Amino acid sequence: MHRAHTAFSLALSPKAHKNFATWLLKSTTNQQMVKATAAAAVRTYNSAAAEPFANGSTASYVEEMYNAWLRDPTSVHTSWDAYFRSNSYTSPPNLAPVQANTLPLTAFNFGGAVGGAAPDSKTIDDHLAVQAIIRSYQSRGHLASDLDPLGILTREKTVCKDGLARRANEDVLRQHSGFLFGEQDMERQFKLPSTTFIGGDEASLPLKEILNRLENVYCNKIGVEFMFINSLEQCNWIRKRFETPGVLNFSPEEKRLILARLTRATGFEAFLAKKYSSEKRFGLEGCEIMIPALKEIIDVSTELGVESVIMGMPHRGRLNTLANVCRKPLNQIFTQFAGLEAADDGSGDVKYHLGTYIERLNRVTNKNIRLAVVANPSHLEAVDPVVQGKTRAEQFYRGDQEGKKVMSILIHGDAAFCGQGVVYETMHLSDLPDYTTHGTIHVVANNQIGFTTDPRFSRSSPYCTDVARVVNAPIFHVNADDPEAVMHVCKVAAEWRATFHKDCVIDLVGYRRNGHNEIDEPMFTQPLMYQKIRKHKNCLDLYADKLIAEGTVTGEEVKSVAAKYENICEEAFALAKTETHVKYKDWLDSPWSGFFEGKDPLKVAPTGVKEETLIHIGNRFSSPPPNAAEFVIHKGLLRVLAARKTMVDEKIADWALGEAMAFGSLLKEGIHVRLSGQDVERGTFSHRHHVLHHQLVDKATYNSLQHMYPDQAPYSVSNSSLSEYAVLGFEHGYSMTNPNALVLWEAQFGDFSNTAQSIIDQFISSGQSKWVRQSGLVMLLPHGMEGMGPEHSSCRVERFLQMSSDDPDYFPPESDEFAIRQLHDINWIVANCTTPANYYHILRRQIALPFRKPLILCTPKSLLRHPEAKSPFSEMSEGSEFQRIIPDNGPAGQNPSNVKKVVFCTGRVYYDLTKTRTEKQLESDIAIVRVEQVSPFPFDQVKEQANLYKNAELVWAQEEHKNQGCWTYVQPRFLTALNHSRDVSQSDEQSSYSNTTNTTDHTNQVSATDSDSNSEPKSKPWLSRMFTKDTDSGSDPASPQGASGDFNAAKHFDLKNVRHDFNRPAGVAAAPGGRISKTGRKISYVGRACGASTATGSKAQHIRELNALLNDAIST
Ligand SMILES: Cc1ncc(C[n+]2csc(CCOP(=O)(O)OP(=O)(O)O)c2C)c(N)n1
Ligand SMILES: [Mg+2]
Repeated sequence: MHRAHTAFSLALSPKAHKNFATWLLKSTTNQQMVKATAAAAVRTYNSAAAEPFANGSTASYVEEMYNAWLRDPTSVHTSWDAYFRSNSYTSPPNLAPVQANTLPLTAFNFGGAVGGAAPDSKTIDDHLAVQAIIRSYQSRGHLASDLDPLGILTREKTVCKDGLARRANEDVLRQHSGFLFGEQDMERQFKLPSTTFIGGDEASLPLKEILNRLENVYCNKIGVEFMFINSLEQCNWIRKRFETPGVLNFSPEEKRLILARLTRATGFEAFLAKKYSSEKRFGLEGCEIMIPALKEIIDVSTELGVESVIMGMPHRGRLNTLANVCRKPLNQIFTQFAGLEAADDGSGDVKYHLGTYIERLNRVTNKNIRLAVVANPSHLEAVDPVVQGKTRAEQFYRGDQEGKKVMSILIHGDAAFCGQGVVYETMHLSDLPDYTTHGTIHVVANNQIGFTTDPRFSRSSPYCTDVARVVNAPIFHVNADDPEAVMHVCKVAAEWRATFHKDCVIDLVGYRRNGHNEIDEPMFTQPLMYQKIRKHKNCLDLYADKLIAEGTVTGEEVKSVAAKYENICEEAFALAKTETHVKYKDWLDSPWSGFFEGKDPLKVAPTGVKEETLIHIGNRFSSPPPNAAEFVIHKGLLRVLAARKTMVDEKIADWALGEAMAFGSLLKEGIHVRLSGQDVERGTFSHRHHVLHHQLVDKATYNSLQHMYPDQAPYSVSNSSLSEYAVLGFEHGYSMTNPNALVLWEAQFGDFSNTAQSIIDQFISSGQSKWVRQSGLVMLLPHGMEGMGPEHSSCRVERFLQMSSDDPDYFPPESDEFAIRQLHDINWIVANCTTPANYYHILRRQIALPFRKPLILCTPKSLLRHPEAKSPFSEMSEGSEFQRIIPDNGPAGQNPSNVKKVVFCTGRVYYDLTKTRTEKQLESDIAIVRVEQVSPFPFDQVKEQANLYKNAELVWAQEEHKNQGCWTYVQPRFLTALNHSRDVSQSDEQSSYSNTTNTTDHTNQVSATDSDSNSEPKSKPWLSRMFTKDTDSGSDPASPQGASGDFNAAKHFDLKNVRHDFNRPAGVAAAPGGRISKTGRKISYVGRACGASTATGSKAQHIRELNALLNDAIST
């Protein structure tokens, strides 16, 4: 059963709209249309729900049977007779005949039966057999259809009893093949059942004609798979689109258009092959029809109201799609082959991965259209959920509640479509209220091979498209060498989406003329297939021959269209040669127009808000619905609300309240907030409770964050499907669309995020550096060793930190803008907050920043209810801000010179450490400093803290194992912070590093200067020093900026000149050894030894180890 959401209007006030939708171009911000996500509430999710009776087509069959039985009980099999006699059958109300041929059987003169008399039993048996045969074709005709252009898999026609050769064999007809009558029956007239449209206006047809028409519809170049769909209405809709006589008739103009498009698709690949013969381009040869196919889908969809199409696709045919579907200027595409330097940011990801965004006039429909191809990594299918999230977001911001204006098209390779699990996960989002994009058209460029692997070794299902059956998506297989069949299928697919707003699949069965790429030799592995391919004419030639033969075009016309396109390519090629740089902004899939303009790139807006705002949000958040008298709330939740109210009265916040303050205040400012993930509405740890459920009325819910202010931005919180890969990808895509939104994904437990690793690696950590694309996505990852065993303890923060791009050996120049410059330069932020206030600030800072960075946030579990993990409102109100480091503010911090030891830590272990310190009465001797923002590393504040406690020993305490948690990330950075800069090579040579391999001790030490007293000054980069005898020294030892002397900090931080992905400028070596200020400070590790698992074996062991850790840390 689908869960309904409270009907809530998210109509935006003009102010709210302006605030969060400014990225949209004016032309597209239709104010009336801007209503939001709750659209899903008005959708019919599954029309099968309205159909209690079996499968629709089966139902019609039974109905026919029932009618026959009513007329003559002996006309049906005895088992049916018994069934109908038992009164078990009631004719379903929705089985009204759907076409004109409704004459009763008795109206026909079938040989023996005269003048309306009841037909004899043979007549009825024969009719039932014909019906069964019709149904067989509809259900299984695709198995015998002629899909393979190479003919390798095509079954030969078999000669039937009547002497005619047909494709439909026993696979299709099964036991009904026995009913295939002899020649004498071929001219007999049969009444057509209501479940077929092959008759057109005819109510009956001769058997021969019935079989011919069925063969033509179901066993020719199109194979339609749809009879598994649970909706009779949808089955009939498809039958009508394919069975109605004449559907495949194209006008001469239409044929010419197909030919022209095919000429361009073919010409483009040929041109690239000619000009860049040794370059990989993953050409489309063998499936060029995909280009006219995509164009047809877009044309029809545009006619039906779509204004924006978002596409996701892999390598194959990508350049062709950009050129001929998106109409990206050809010279921009050609410059990608030239290996030019970038004129702007971006790391030069290969040309078949870059995205694009184009607005143009669709010449066929004369309507404006926006086309985006989302940049994608090499990881096949990983882009699917990202496209869906981006599409959903665009629908949301346009108020396109039913997906009438924005749609997605996903293009797949055959091997990837069936092999990659994310396809299934993405498909399963397709009908979920808060994730649906109201129908995606999937196009499979099925070249019947994946790299070097044949389908029989790459899948266990008959078709590469079988995954789509799980969501009742119809699948249209089509022979890619039949352009008209392909165009018909595309038209039907676009109409299907516009009618039912559900997914469908087009399986373009072609071949791959070359190797996997153009440099590969396919004969190594598929010799027979390629012998066939070598002899096979390409689709353009075949189609041109056909059109010439039928007189639609002349040979000259064909040649002139091809020559014209080649000229266009040549001109663009010449233009591309004049280019000196590539511009990555030309390859942005999600431009944020207006977001960056006029902004000070180093100014963070304040994150504190007025206390009265906090009180207002707190009061709303702790109140039952306005209609509380009728809305029965669970008693436990009444207690939760009461406790919240007490906190608000006392002006303190726990974790859930701190989060609500962040969300509520952003919503007030017009920032849309979307929180998604497994069980996020309540919260895995039952702390959040954003959605209150009426205890007596189904589907009645109340969400106070949606009712904070009359003109607030929309808030959406959505329990997701049990997927990380697809859902995280989806939210990433969602976050790409509009910078003025806080999009958060929460893992059930942090460790589950690793099933979404490719989204993290390929998109979130690296999206900006590869594709100049920013995202402010927040990943909330419950993290903490709490004795729950090896799972559920760690979000593997070490992995996120390992991917952080700040340089461990580089201490950036100190200034008031230190923090913001670091944020600007890094790829993402990793933090572990210990107070609700800091959590609140870091969430708000995501929006306050003048740019966007993903935020990886370790979030607590037991701290959600920890009595000390609370913050006063004063820490969230005006003047307060996010604290990268929280210094010790007890006796130790107040009297630092007496402090013997400073324990640096992050996250929940802080509370264990302070408790132990109190128990041991060491509050004056030991300072505990929390590093709340771990990455980018707060070098400046760490240095400041270390200087504060001049005489103290410094340790890093963590509860995670030594090879996990933050140690490996913070260790070298501490050394850099303590010594201002650190030389990589020098440290690498230190023997003290070997201390860290002692895994049995809880305490190990590393020092930057322990063993360097004999080391010679090193002023050359480490690699050259390995091979030369270094005598070069003499630089200024106080300078942190490297030996070359050419590093200009001001230039480095001139944001226009710096590439965003470098924390230290390229080409600048780490500070040389001779320049380290020898403070002699060191940082020691306190914590568990290295471990293979993320947690300990048993609760008892966990407690033992934790106590050892606390004792080691809290001792002087
Ligand atoms: C997740 C992933 N695994 C492996 C690869 C390596 N790879 C690149 S293309 C390819 C074959 C893809 O076959 P198919 O999906 O049929 O597309 P085609 O190249 O035939 O168009 C493979 C295995 C990849 N890119 N992504
Ligand atoms: Mg393939």
